Amino acid sequence: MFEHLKKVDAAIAAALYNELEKQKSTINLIASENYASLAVLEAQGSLLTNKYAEGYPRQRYYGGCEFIDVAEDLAIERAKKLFQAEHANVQPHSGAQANMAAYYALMNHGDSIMAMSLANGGHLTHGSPVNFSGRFYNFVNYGVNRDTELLDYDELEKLAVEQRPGLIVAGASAYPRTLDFKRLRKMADLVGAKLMVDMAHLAGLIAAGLHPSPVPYADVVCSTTHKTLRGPRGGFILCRKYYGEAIDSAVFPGLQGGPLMHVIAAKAVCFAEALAPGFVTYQQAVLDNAGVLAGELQKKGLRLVAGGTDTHLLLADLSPLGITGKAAQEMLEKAGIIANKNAIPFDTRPPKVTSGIRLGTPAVTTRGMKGEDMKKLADLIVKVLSSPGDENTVRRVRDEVEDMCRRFPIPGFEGD
Ligand code: DSN
Repeated sequence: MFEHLKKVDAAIAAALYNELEKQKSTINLIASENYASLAVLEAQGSLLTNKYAEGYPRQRYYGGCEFIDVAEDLAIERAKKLFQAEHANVQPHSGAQANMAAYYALMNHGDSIMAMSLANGGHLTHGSPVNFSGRFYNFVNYGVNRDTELLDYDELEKLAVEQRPGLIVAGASAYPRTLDFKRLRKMADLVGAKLMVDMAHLAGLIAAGLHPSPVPYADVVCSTTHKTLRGPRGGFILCRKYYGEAIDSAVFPGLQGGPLMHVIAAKAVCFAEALAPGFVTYQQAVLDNAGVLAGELQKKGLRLVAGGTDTHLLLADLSPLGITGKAAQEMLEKAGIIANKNAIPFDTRPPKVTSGIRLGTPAVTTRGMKGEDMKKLADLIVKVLSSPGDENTVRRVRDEVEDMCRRFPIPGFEGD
C-alpha cells in the first residue's frame, strides 16, 4: 500500500500507514465519523483533482469539462432523488461552507437569525461568537429546557415571537433526540422567518426514512456527506427551486472558486450507495446499536443527557463519576476507544474540558457490530471510566478492543 507515495514522500506515507493501522486497531465512537467505501475512496482519490471547473454543468469557465459535467450532474440528480428535493448544489467544500452559503443567500449582513447554541448541542456555524456566523449576523441562540434537556418548542416560539428573526436554524451536533421540523416550520411562518435546517448529523437516517425529513418544511437544507451518510468529506445544499439560483450563486462565485471535482464524484457515489438496497438496513442497525449502547450505559449507572437517544448519538454526563470529558476521552483512547469530549447542556466546565462525552454508532455499525457488541462496548467503556489511573484495566480493555477490531475489520481493508 502507498507504494508511489513511499518513494516520493516517506514521511507522509508513514503518517498514512500509521493512521490506517490506528483506524484498524481502534473502535471509533465519534458520532460524526464513518468509514467510506472503497468506491468512494477511489473516486475521491482520483485524477478528477486535476481539473478546474469553475461554474456549473454546461456553464463552466474552463474547457474540457464534459466528463466533469457527467459527475456533477449525477451527484445533483442522485441527491435530489435521495432526499426528494427540488434543487441540489453539491459544490460546498464542507458543512460549514454550506451553512455559510445558505446565510449568504438568504440573509444580509447584520440580520437576525435564531439557532441552537453550540453549548447546548448546536454547531460552531450556528452563531458562535468565535465563528464568522456570530460576527456577521445577529444571532439569537436558543437551548434545551434545563430540566428535560429537550427542545421546548413552545419556549422557542416565545423567543421567536419576541425576537422576530429573519431566519430560524434547526439542526445540531450533540442533540440525541428527534427534531420536529413540522413544528419549526409553523413557528417560522408565525413570525415570518425562513427556515434553514442543518441536517449534517442526521442525513443518513433521513435518507433512509428513519428520521423525519426537513425537505418538505425547510426553505434550505444544508448537510455534510461524511457522517451517517458515509460518503467523502464534503458538503451539499438542498432547497426549493425558488431559492436555487440564490444558493448556486452564493456557493459560486459568492464564496468558492473551483469545485473539488474528485470529491463531487465521490459524493455521487455516496448518494448512489445510499439509494441502493442495504442502506436502510444499515441505518436501522445504526439506530438499534445506539439504543442498545444507551440502554446498557444507563443500566450501568451512567446519566445520559435528555434521558437517552432516538438517533445515532448519545451524550453521557460524567459529573456523577467525578471525571471530566477531557479525562474520559484520554482514558478511553488509551484503551483503544476513540470518542470526543463534549459539553453537556448548562455545562460549568470550559469547552476544552467539558463534563460530557459524545458517543455514536455509525462507524462501528459499518464494521458490522450488532447489539451484543454494543453491550460489550458499554461494559468496556464503564470499566475504563470507573477506574481512573488503573493501568491494568486499560491494558485488559485494550486487548478486548483489539480482539473486536480483528473480528470486525473495516470493510475494504480486511486483508491489509
Ligand atoms: N465537528 C462535527 C461534529 O463532530 O459533530 C460537526 O461539524
